[in-house]
Amino acid sequence: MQGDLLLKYVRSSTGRPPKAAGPRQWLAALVALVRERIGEQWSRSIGAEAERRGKCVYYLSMEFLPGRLLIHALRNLDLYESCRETLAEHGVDLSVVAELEPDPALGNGGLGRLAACLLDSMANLGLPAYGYGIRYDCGLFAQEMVDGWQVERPDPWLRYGNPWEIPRGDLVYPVGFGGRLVDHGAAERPRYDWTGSDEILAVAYDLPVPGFQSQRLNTLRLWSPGAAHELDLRSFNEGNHAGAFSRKNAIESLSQVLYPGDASPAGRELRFKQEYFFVSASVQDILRRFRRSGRPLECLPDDIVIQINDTHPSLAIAELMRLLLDRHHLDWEQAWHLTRRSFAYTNHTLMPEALETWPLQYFEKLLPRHLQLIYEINDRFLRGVARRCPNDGALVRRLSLIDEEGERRVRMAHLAIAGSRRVNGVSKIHTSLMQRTTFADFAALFPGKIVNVTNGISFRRWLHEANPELVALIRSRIGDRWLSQPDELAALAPHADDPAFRTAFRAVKQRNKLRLAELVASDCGISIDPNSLFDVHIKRIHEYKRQLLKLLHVVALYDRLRRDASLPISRTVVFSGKAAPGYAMAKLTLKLIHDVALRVNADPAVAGRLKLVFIPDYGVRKAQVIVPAADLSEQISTAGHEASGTGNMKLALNGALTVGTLDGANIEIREAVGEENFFCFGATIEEVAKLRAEGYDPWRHYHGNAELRAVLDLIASGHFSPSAPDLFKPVVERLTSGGDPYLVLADFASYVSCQEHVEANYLDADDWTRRAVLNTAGLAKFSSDHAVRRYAELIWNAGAREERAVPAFTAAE
Ligand code: 26W
Repeated sequence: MQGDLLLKYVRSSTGRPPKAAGPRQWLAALVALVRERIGEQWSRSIGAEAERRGKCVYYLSMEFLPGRLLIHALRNLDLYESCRETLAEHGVDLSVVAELEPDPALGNGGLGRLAACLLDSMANLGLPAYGYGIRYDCGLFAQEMVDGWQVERPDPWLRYGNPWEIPRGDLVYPVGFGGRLVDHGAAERPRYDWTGSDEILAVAYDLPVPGFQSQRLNTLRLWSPGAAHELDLRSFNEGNHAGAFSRKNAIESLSQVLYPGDASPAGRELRFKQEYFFVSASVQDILRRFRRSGRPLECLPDDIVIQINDTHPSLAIAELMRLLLDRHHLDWEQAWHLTRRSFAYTNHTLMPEALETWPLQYFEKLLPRHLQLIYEINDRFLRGVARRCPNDGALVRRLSLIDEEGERRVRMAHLAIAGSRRVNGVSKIHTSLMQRTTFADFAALFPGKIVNVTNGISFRRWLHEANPELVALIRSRIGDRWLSQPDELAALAPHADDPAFRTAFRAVKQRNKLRLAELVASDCGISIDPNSLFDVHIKRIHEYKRQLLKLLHVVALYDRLRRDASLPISRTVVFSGKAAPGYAMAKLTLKLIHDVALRVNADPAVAGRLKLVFIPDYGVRKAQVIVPAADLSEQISTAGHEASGTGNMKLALNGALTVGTLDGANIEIREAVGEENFFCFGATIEEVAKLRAEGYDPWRHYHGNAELRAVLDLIASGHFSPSAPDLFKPVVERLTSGGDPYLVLADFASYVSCQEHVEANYLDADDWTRRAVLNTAGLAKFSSDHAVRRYAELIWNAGAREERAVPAFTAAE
């Protein structure tokens, strides 16, 4: 039946008979089939009736990493098998067709993938929600490795169009930059007009977000700078051809890339403009939909909540104020009351360099009205602070929305906190650090405002789609209610004691390892042994994530094996991840991984015992192959730096054991799976603080640990870079004389000895599998469904129409 329908779509959507259809035509037909199935649901979901059923969540994010949709949707709709068979009957492989779908890499890490998992869960739970972001023409760069150096290539993912998106020519909003302010009001009641700004248009493109077998289908709405007026015709007709196109180019540059290089002022300004561009369009759209409901503006926070994903969209707070004051003519108190009850802010990092601030200059030049509003918000806020804590000028300066030191800048996190009903961290420890350190003043001023919602992941994406064989096995024992009720995955735990189940579990892992071995063979031209321990470090390349610590361990193992070939070591270390284009140390780390791999993989002394591979161009697609195949998950950030981590959850869910520091969500994962099923090492947050306070001395570790010294000397000697012996000196210097803020050497001994336990434990394959099963079962509470329920309860008051009491914060607000 579905098969016939599919054949019909081949004809109608591609104009070819099935026997003449190539993979691209089959893709079009499959998409048409899914769209037909979800179309009605979608229109029902966005219909007015559905809107009235509960609070609507608007999730604003500069990044979304939704992954491919076809297989996900086919599985969600239970169409996978029938479509696979129909294609097979025509000699076509579904997996080949699925490869043609573009993978929207509209993000660079955990923050973007979290946004996608939360949207997935909101749809699954039937919660009305929209994701709002930017329709970047190019996603995050594609990573190519040339002789170990990262080369960034554009990723024009829309080259062949996006078969899922629906352009919404009917949803277009003007977004202005520049111009000046005119006061129209009477003296006691000023009313400002922001005039003369250069207006560009934001056009909506919708993507479906299907829930798992649920009736709800949500929307990811991405904004693209619009086409109207983009060519200055008059200028063109007057012969100024290049000039006429320059405006068009300037407009288009707004959505050209994610994270325009921020080394130059122009790049930074462009990012600032991107942020305003998408939040302005989003807030206008939110207000339009709300107005359509016919409810008075006073009900706004009862009907909507705008969740801002890190500070990047926090200009939305000033934008809502502007619209309420200037367009809807509310007075300040009303507008502020509604605004700060409509927003909530999630913080994803406490690293000072990642806490966004923008120069006042940008506001003066591009958003003068918003600057005025931010001054006013700040003024009222600080007056409230001064009333509560008189004579504490230092406190006022610390809390101010404006950083007065040096070039004056707006602290976006302070704006986000002042303008939100709740603020959340993404793991217990991260939230506690927010309360105790970076945002301690805010926490003291507004007790109860900073809350925790530990991150989660979509089991549909990270198990159901990524690991179908494991799902079939789990199903055979506990059914599949856990796909919609993730807590039920815990029922798997008793099966860890069943030898037959363990054997089957191990067999699935083995087949997944073979699949990864195929990927490594085709991507890297290296053959790896599926019987070795697959040791996986996959994430953005960043010093705090300590790829270097893993690499020092690899070199140590290499050195040990060269000395003693009889050691019972059999390990394949897999790295994957991208370095930010301007991050020299991260790029040099990649080169070092490559050069160490060349040496290790070619050395007959360690053949069959140790392999090192780097899989280029990490993204959702590659992760879906690597994650199910991992035995060991490396989560080795310097304690206090990884806000949560979500890769740690994906890997443990797929039955990898973790070697990790007590950082981010590792701490909660360890609690959930049992301490005995988690390899913990390294300095704790308190110890890190103490080490730093005492003055961290890397040389003490260098001189005190012969193995570490040998490893560093080997790298510094040019052993891995004979043609350029000094190439890696900067790495060694960073770890020693450079004072390394991430304390790699301090944790080396503890890490290496923990890895010895890992090795000894891995020798008992059956017991290892028992513990792997307990990891899978123990991950139940890290489902993003769970996280969404907590957001709904703790932050959004969603699910119910009436506003449950949110404690009124102090007068300072
Ligand atoms: C340019 C500003 C900026 C700074 C940092 C943009 C983006 C970032 C990060 C890449 C943000 C990010 O991805 N953070 C990660 O968020 C995850 C979801 O909460 C957490 O699990 C990770 O610990 C955190 O690093």
